[in-house]
Amino acid sequence: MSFDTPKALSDIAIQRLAERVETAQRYATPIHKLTEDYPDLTVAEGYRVQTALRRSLEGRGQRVIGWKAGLTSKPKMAQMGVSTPAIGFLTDAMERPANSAISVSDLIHPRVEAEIAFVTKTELSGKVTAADVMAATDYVQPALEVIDSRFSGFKFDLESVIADNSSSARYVPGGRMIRPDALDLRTVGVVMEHNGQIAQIGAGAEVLGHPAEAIAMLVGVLDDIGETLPAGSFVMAGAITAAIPVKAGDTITARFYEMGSITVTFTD
Ligand code: OOG
Ligand code: MG
Repeated sequence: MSFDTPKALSDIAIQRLAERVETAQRYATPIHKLTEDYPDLTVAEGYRVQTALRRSLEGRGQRVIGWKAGLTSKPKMAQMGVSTPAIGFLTDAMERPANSAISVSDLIHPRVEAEIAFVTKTELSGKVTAADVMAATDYVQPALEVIDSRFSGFKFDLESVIADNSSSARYVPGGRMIRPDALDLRTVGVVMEHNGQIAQIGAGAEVLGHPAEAIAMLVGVLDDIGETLPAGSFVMAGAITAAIPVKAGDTITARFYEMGSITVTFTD
């Protein structure tokens, strides 16, 4: 990834953009993509905005518990029209328990994704391989992610979505926790049911050939932005299939081959 910044935005401009994104997140009010006002916004500046947002949420008492990779599968890249993966951070405030009801009244246009999550037991830093990721993993487990792009009409580009913390909104760990080498993550199939109807199917290999590749990519981006992945992190590898739009009254169940299932319902 090239992080060239010929005429980088000032810290104040970055801070203002982070406030714009945070306000859109807090009040569930859509904004237009940041590149409309800042057409030269770079990927590096997108991550500076994301970092400013992270610091602000931490200042409000939220704790970063892990990270997520996004736009790591072909179905997701095709759905969003972006072909480069991105990362985002996850805080304790975004977590919801499996089998719970999730309110949509504080979200703009929520969509649900089925993902494989890794929980690490040793720190990962610098440029790493998928094998390094597997060696540093305590266990893997299914997760649902509820994404909520803050950009109206889902009109975004890579720089803007990075600034918006890669649309992170809610995540739901669930299913069975298993040792990373207990099964071949490439062939873990997932079936997503929307109100009892099969809506999406896929397998772990959709995610960059192997979900651990997505975590290796994520650690590399963390290195680019001056961060490492601490032991004990919860890290999602990215949606296996296209995301499913949901509204109040909907139920989503994701069934993972040999890893259990997760159900969530949506309410006003
Ligand atoms: C960006 C976030 C994508 C994933 O798993 O691919 C993502 C978006 O689609 O709004 O979380
Ligand atoms: Mg996701």
